[in-house]
Amino acid sequence: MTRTIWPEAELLGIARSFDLPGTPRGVRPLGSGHINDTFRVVSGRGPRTFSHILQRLNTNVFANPEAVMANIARVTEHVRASLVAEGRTDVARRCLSLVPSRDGKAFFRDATGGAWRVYEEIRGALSVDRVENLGQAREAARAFSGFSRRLSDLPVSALSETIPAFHDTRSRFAAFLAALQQDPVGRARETASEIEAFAKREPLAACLEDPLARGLIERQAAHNDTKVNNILFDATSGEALAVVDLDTVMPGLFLHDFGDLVRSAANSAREDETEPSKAVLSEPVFSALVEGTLEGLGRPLRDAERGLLVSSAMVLTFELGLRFLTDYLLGDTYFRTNRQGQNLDRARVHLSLLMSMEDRRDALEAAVEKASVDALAFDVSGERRGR
Ligand code: ADP
Ligand code: GN1
Ligand code: MG
Repeated sequence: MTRTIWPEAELLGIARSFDLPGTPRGVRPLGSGHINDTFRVVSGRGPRTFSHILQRLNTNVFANPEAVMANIARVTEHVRASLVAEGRTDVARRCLSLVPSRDGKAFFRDATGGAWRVYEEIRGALSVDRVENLGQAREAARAFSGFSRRLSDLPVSALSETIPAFHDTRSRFAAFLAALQQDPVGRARETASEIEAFAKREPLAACLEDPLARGLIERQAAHNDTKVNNILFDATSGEALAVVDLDTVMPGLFLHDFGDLVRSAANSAREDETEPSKAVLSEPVFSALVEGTLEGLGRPLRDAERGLLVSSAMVLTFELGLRFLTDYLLGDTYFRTNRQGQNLDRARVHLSLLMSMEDRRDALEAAVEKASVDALAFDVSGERRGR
């Protein structure tokens, strides 16, 4: 999928359909997401200016925008209530707030059926595509697991599964095999070595699904897209403020969120690096992610979860690599690309990252063990967790 260029006048017209405090005056693209279109809208009333985030949902991916928006409304209300109960004074900076359309709806349908929504902008905040230091990695992990903690008392039945089987690695593998068999754009031959490398790792697809089926781990409200650029950091202090990009919030596993964060934040290379061997797992970042996760979660890991932390990083890396390769085989119809071969590069990067996790497995397991022991000692000493 290539990026759609939206004329500013059209975007301003759409922004005017929302209940903004001023008249929309300017719109600029924002972010580097692969699915939706995101913009910053500046509006004004007299000398005052206001900024909002305008987004167009990709309805090929999110077929039921009503359900997506209902999930987001439910989750943001829940997180907000949890922040208020904690006595936070800066709740508006720590949780997304939807701005309704002028007719009181959570989103606006344009004449062509496109679904748009608006959030209040969280000011003085920034996101990063790649972590810049260990403190940032720890903060990001603490924010995502804190999000999970705040949602832990929301029944999974309160949320709709807006993309069925989203992190069901076995069905992702089946989709890969189907794409391979169809080979609609004739790319299977040139990717034979990648195909073989992914195919031989098929057992990874059962690593989380089997314990789930056996009741060892449970589904809960999960974010499901824990890329590091889905965290807003305070631009001055560097503290992680808010979790954004809530479209995929739905039933899932805590381990999906942890594994996806590792594949995103602990990758030493860009997600679409053209030299895939640069993509290796950073052990220090991995340790910082485990530590931050334990801090934010506010409870000790269950034995089954702890035993699967490293596996979850491998599964999510495998799964996303497989999804990129599948999309490449199908002719780049799902993830946004801005150059030829980008999805293949992304698949190769994830393969290289996965191989480096395989090489480092013992060290990663040891890092999990160490962080768990340290966190326990921290608890016993009476310090508060889950801030
Ligand atoms: P996508 O990644 O699907 O394009 P996101 O919801 O992640 O969409 O938004 C893209 C980027 O816009 C984020 O990484 C963040 O930098 C910024 N952003 C999103 N929501 C807000 C907000 N409410 N306030 C400030 N910045 C935001
Ligand atoms: C997509 O939209 P964005 O860029 O936040 C994708 C995620 C992938 C991610 C990889 C709905 O997320 O699953 O992990 O790209 N989102 C969807 O960068 O498929
Ligand atoms: Mg995003």
